[in-house]
Amino acid sequence: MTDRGSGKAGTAEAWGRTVLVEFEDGIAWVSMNRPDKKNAMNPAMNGEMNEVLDALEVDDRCGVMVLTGAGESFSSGMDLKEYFRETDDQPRMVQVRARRDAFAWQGTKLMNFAKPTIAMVNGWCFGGAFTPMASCDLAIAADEATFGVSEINWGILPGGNVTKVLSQLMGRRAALYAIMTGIPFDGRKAAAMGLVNESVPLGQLRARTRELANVLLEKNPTVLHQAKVAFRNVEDMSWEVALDYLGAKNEQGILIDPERGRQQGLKQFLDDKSYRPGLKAMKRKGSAPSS
Ligand code: ACO
Ligand code: V55
Repeated sequence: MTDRGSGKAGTAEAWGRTVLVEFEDGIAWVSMNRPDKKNAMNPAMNGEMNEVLDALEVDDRCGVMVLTGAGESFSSGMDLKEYFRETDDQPRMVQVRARRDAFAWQGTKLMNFAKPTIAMVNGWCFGGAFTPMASCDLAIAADEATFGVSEINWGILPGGNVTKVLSQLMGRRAALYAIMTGIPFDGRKAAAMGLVNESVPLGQLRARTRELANVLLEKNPTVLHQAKVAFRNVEDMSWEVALDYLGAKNEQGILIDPERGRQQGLKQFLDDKSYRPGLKAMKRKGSAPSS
């Protein structure tokens, strides 16, 4: 593993062989980095991504994590050679380990990442790549990006929880159409279907993603974390339980928030009249001035 101490803005640091990390003004740009293989996710990348996410979660240079791909691809999905064919002949436990490493970062770790995450879909996004894309909180695609649930085209149903994430993110007609036909579609269509928040021309993708990340960087990170945990958990709760849980979660926030944001927010609006919360974020100590 190479040295990654400096974190100089704009310098992409190699993290092992298959991942790049670039720190820039509170944003950690994390790139899947096997461009000559269209960033297919092989066991090496899955292992390194697990390390990267663990490290960034406790790294102050990372306020928002952006997941993207080096070169012309986001990711062409699971590596059909190294992840599927070459593990077919391995002992069962080798395969179990490979599957677990893959879903750990693509699903569990990303979904529970303690900081905001944005998938920046810059190009090809196929099959297994839908899992990390969907596991990010937000997603922006290039108009020109190509998505496809291509499993059916080579003879498997979408596993690795691709089917599950599609059932949550898309309407049933659109999801079954994508799953059963494997027909690719572009970023504009992905946005229209709600698979990503928006799509923009490729030339504006990074700037627009930075803009969105900056909106998140203005917010209180403790509360952002609470908000995403709460969103995930209420999905499986009854109305009554959710109401009580969210109340308890809010009270927890009053206790654990080192910024005491709630009190500050109320004071800045009600007493100081220095901002209107309907229109922008409150001023935080040490935060970038909001426009
Ligand atoms: N797994 C392994 N290798 C891959 C993958 C992949 N998913 N995708 C691309 N590659 C490799 C190719 O084998 C090729 O390797 P080589 O240069 O050593 O021969 C290299 O990447 C470049 O790929 P090409 O096919 O030559 O690139 P092209 O621009 O013509 O096409 C495309 C790009 C459309 C992405 C094509 O590579 C493709 O269809 N890839 C597979 C997409 C897919 O269905 N992924 C699996 C989804 S299912 C799942 O993830 C569980
Ligand atoms: C996929 C399938 C998998 C897997 C990871 O379809 C991703 C995508 C069949 O197993 O382990």
